[in-house]
Amino acid sequence: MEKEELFKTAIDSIVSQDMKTAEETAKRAVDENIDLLELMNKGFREGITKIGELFERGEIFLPELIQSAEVMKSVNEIIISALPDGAQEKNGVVVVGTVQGDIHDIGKILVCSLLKVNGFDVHDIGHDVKTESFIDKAVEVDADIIGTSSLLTTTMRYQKELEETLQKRGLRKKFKTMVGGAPVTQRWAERIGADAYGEDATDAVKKALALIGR
Ligand code: B1M
Repeated sequence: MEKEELFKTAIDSIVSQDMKTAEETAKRAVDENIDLLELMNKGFREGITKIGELFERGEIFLPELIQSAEVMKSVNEIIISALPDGAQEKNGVVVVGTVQGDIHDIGKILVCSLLKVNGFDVHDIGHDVKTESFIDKAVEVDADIIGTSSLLTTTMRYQKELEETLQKRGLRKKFKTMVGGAPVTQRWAERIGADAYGEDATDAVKKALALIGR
């Protein structure tokens, strides 16, 4: 199967909540040594974005959104388990979570996995995480970077709250911060004073390496 055809099959499998085809497509890409992150970005992620748009327009409802998310989680696991082992060189400590009020975690899990593969010691503290918990964990593990994911426009403000709370606690210079998530932009990162913005998992690794001077 041509790569473009595989991407289209991946998109359609998420849109039609077809678990069997989605899993077969992911496994096939693993067997055929296809770039798995390209398949995620140009295939499965496109599909879930389409589903999000259909949901926004009221053309599908929450049960279908949840079902597509289940398919997405399953292919995420297949892709993550096929990623190579972590780099020998250790590249710093990162605390990552999805901000308070937000339970979206598929992209965050992918970001954490790719950071691990690239030699980072990653502490994934889950979703719906309070600002203070990010900071407490970062202090506890002596992190280099605190990474926050936000998928809702209503929860992006907690990324700003992190910057403000770090300032208040006199810890802003101790940690680098990185923000990400579908509604987040470089402009938002600059506006709130975050040190970096990660557009996708590959970009998050690139930015994290730059933050620790690699
Ligand atoms: Co929700 N949801 N959802 N949802 N959901 C969105 C975000 C939405 C845009 C859909 C839409 O209407 N178009 C919309 C938000 C609108 C807004 O904010 N203005 C929305 C809504 C409204 C909701 C609910 C409120 C629906 C309801 O209950 N009525 C509810 C909110 C619950 C809550 O959080 N409190 C809700 C619930 C859900 C599900 C549970 C059904 C499910 C999530 C399941 C889960 O994550 N475990 C879900 C899903 C699947 C989506 C969409 C369709 C897809 C998200 C996703 O998994 N993308 C989403 C639409 C969209 O994003 N376009 C939508 C795939 C993933 C690989 O990409 O997460 O973007 P992404 O991650 C990328 C990059 O963003 C980046 O790298 C990742 C990998 O490439 N990245 C980082 C992410 N974090 C990073 C951190 C970094 C760096 C990069 O550094 C630290």
